[in-house]
Amino acid sequence: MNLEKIAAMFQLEGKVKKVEQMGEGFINDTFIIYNAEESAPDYLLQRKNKRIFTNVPAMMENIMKVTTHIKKKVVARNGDPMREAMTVVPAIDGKLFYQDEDGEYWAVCVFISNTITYQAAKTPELAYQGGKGIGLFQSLVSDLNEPLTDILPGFHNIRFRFNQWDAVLAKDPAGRKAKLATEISWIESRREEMLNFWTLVENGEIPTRITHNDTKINNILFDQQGNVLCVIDLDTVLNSTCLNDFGDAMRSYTNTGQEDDSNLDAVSCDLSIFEGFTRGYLSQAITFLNKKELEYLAFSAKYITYEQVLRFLMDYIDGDNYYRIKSPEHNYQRTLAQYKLLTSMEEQYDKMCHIVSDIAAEQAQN
Ligand code: GN1
Ligand code: MG
Repeated sequence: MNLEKIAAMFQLEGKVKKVEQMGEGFINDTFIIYNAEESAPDYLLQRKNKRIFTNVPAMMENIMKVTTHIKKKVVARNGDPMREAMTVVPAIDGKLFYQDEDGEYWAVCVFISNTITYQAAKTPELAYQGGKGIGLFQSLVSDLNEPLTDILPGFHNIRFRFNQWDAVLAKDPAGRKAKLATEISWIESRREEMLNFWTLVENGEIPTRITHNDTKINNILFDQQGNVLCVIDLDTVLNSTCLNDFGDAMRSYTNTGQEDDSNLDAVSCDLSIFEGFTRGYLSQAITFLNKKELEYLAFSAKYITYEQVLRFLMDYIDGDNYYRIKSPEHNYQRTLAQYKLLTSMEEQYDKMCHIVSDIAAEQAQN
């Protein structure tokens, strides 16, 4: 694959100096296009994973709608739309993607320079900023009335996940089920609790809004002063519940260990981080969340962590077809580490609920 040739298919300013691989995502492949011209931006080039994103054109349309809307609002408040929002760069033919001869989908956006990203939220202050970033993103898109295409049907829908789960277990493609009775019981024993929550989303008591769906801290760009610039990686923008964004953030932020930590003693939920994020998030989101959403905010941390245990374990049982793995037992190790985090949240759940209700009461007064 000739990356320079692919870069040349997009409406880039300046002149391509070189294209280099960046990071190692679980899902997409990402490259930086360095510009030879000082005045022109660098770009991010991504090969979208078409096995997971089966409708890349619709995904790019969604991203375009969301970023266009955010830019308008940034301009209205005298912000910088090139730094406080993502900018999609169309292909030469005007499409929002380029499809190569192998059928692979490529997309480009402007690389926002001079920013800081964090791989982990080590302090409550940083967690606060991250929470503010996600709350701000949700509030910026809260009045976007154009419909988005549901490009990942059932993404954080536990009823959908159970259907996948039941099918994979029935098939047991990798022959791993027999030795996993304990781990499977972790999932089964909480099935009803999780479905009860999802019923509230299905019956509309918990509303569906535009959400990000991948709220790890490394998806937020900060400026050099530590202020949130914008949220990146918009592949999964969808209509879902805001609680999923909150919960997914708490799954990654509060973990004192790694997502796939082999040392389970290192993994736990840090409540000071939970509190910092909640405070930042509610500083923005208190204006639009309803009572039910507030009531279930803490629960959403358990919900998404549980879902992640299920997804990692399901992929392991399935023979590792979804997540990129670094060793044969990687998905199993991820399962154990996420389960440890889930139990830590369960142990501290009452405190989490109090933190949310105290902060909500405080901010409702302001
Ligand atoms: C995937 O690759 P990344 O980090 O953007 C996944 C998330 C998972 C996460 C687990 C589309 O996200 O849902 O929570 O891995 N994204 C998709 O690390 O499945
Ligand atoms: Mg992502």
